[in-house]
Amino acid sequence: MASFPLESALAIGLGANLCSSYGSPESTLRWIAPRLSELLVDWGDAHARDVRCSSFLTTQPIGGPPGQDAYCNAVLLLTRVQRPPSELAALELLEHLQRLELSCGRDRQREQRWGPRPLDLDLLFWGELRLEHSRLVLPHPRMHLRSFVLKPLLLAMEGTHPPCW
Ligand code: A4P
Ligand code: MG
Repeated sequence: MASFPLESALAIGLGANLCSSYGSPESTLRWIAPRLSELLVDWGDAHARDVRCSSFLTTQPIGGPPGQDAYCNAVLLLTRVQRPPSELAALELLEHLQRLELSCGRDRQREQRWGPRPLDLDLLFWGELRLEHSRLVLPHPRMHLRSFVLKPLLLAMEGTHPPCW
């Protein structure tokens, strides 16, 4: 059983399989994870001690064009968001995530669906918040189908602070 209240927990999936200006996919995730953690603490009025991060896993690509390189995947979990879940706050967070993706060279205009990317940040869930917004669906509609999300999510849930970056 989770040792924290799931109704105020929030999880972000991190993925990459292209190099960025921060190096290999794993180096990019290791660079971004502590920054994302700070951002989440500020955004969520939370405590740094409530951040957990999975290890960084090498995973085989699922879907998308054939022949793409292996991914590095991880999950960052904030166990207690002090802000009450709302559409407005979730959209604000999505904008922060997309800015971080951009800072690592993500270019949505030019990429294929599920194609190679230097950084993908997906908001997986925020407590029991359900959204069907044109820019944000919660919980993430495919998270329960994807081992590259579920394995690191379990690791982050089992983990304790401090995160291992
Ligand atoms: N959007 C809607 N809901 C969300 C959400 N909960 N979190 C919108 C984040 N964004 C959300 O996303 C497209 C649009 O979805 C965004 O503009 C946002 O407004 P995207 O990041 O451009 O595209 P994506 O990541 O390719 O889409 P999606 O549907 O999140 O794909 P998946 O399911 O994440 O699959 N194989 C391995 N091994 N590891 C991976 O990380 N990733 C994918 C992408 C495929 N295969 C993979 C991996
Ligand atoms: Mg994405």
